[in-house]
Amino acid sequence: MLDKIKKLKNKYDFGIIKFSKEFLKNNIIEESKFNWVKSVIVFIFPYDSKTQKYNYLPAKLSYGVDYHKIVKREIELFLTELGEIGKVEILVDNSFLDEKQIAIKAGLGIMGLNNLLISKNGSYNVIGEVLSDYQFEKYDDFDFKKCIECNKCVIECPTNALENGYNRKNCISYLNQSKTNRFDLLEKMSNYYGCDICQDVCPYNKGLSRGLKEFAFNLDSVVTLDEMLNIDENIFNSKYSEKSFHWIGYLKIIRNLLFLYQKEGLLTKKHLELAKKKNTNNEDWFNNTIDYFVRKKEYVN
Ligand code: B12
Repeated sequence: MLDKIKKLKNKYDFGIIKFSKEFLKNNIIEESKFNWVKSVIVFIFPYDSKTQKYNYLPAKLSYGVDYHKIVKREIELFLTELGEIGKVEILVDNSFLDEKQIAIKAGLGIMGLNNLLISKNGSYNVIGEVLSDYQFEKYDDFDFKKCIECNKCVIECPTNALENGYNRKNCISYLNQSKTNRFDLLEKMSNYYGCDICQDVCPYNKGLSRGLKEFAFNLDSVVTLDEMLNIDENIFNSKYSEKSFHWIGYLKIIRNLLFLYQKEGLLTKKHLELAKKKNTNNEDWFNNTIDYFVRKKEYVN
């Protein structure tokens, strides 16, 4: 087994750690979900960090095919090469474990002030893991280490979300995925899904733009307000089901694009009228957004 693991290290970025309850994201998780787990194999997969020149883009982790699907597939391939290790469960993102913490323990990187795992290839990585009841002969056990704390991410965050540690309530990535009325903060977004500012300014990411080919930029990621207002929710759901931004839903993408158009001075009264009609369940948060633009006369003609 040790030889096989050594060989696989040339192909995959991973580490193997002994399971501990310390890694649970919160304590309200059912025991049966983890009481069989002895080991965790933690992986990181890089995505492209090159900024594209288009206007209406999601965060870079959504430039290509949905990472949940690709990471799962890569881990399955790894397991085929590794051989039998008993009961396994693959998790990506919607995991009950704190994935940055387990990645650090597995020796895959350090913790950035931007609240992200920084690996030897920077922070543009996604994390995935395999839980297993197999007991390995040897485990990784790396100490928690922090970045150089140059403060660039703290200074450049337009909503001061990193000022006193990470504050998700101020983080644009959190806000543009939520039904929020913090319009003053939403006005500062530059992607219709997520945000990359605290990674773009990070010195650990300079000059790197390596990534799995499936994560490479694809023109499907350019989503305009005019397109969204011309299609309906069913078409949105079928067209974008392979994209990781899809889960936030049709209305939030429209809301975010309204802000991006407003920022460019391209938001019109017609956009607002059409957007209002898309709110078929008459949701308050969306009506409030439209009212905000109208009240502030944040539109042209
Ligand atoms: C919910 C979630 C979000 C939410 C809320 C984020 C939050 N942190 O509260 C939102 C939507 C805002 C979000 C945004 C983003 N996310 Co997110 N998110 C998650 C998710 C599902 C859970 C995070 C969580 O609640 N963790 C638990 C809390 C307690 O931890 P935390 O606040 O995040 O971080 C603390 C701990 O990690 C701790 N810690 C770390 N190591 C250690 C070690 C020791 C010893 C100790 C004691 C503590 C400790 O210190 C941190 C600061 O307090 C994880 C996947 C997962 N299952 O972990 C992905 C994840 C963290 N997200 C990820 C990504 C890529 C992003 C974005 C970059 C996406 C984007 N471009 O917009 C942004 C980055 C925002 C930022 N600067 O943090 C990646 C991070 C990859 C990486 N390189 O680090 C993850 C791991 C998903 C994945 N599978 O790849 N995310």
